[in-house]
Amino acid sequence: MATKKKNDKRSSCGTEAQLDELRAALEGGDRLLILTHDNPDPDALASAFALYRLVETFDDTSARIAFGGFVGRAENRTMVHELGLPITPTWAVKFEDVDRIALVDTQPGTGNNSLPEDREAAVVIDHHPIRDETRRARFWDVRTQCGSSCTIMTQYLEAAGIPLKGRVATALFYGIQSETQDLGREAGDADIEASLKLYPGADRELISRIRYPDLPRAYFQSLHRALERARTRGPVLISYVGKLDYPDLVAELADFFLRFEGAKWAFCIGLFEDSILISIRTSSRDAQAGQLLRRVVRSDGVAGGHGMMAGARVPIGHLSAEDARLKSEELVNRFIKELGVEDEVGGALLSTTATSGG
Ligand SMILES: [Mn+2]
Repeated sequence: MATKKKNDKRSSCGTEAQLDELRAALEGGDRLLILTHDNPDPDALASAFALYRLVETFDDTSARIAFGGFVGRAENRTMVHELGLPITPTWAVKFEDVDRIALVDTQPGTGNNSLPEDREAAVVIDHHPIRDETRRARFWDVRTQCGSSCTIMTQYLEAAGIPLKGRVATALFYGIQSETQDLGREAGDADIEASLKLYPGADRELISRIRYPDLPRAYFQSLHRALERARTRGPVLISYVGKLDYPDLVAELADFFLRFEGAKWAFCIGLFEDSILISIRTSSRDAQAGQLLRRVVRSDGVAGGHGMMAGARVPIGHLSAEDARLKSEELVNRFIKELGVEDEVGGALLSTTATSGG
């Protein structure tokens, strides 16, 4: 019904046929597990919730949602709480009791999810670049032209005739806005179209509470530390945050630091448990941040992402604090080299004598 621009290659079609295939892959399974990526963000949480709602309409099918890692960011915790999302940490899941696994907002073999090595995903729904392992799933739908997994799930709900209102519409709407920075980052026509369909049925007061939650003192302490340690190198802003209170804090800070007027890139790095975590952001649309970060991390860890954002995890085992710091420095230096900004001027972000133009 919506009139699409002639050159629009971003909107997809055929979701109704795909819905039948998805149903065939899942129907009749009462021990289905929907798994998001570790440390799930709003896109992962909401798209998992939407699949859960969709599965409820299938005959004799029931599902649970599980995630590895933590829900740390205050906005995300508030989202889970306010929307009453039925999610379980993977440590509480007995995988031997699970018949089928559906991955959302992630894929097999990425290293950013808790799919056991001896298990295959029956279903994969995602918007990150397709991986070979994904093609082994009974059903997969990977659309890199979509800015969020929520956009894809919105189309499935619509195809299934599930009303876009209440908690599911609120979750999906917020998921798209959060993932695309209000449709400004990696968003296309399909994301806009989905947002317009979800908006009337979304609980806007609740979204406001999710967006502006109370923040713990630890958050301000981390922010203080990250700011103190932030340095510029030409168009790059780098911050070594040290110990992280929760894993996705690096992503949150990278978003924040990219807003520095001189920054085209933000690189945040910190420690959580036995890993170094990295998050990068860029304002240039054709940067291929995911591939760049993979070249930085090499075989030291796992990295992935899309054009303007990417993340990585480098396991450090039992390295001492000093060795972990040195390893972090090495990774920062590789990033600087990879971008070719070694010779650019730099300095502390908060130094009043910081070089202009940096
Ligand atoms: Mn996503």
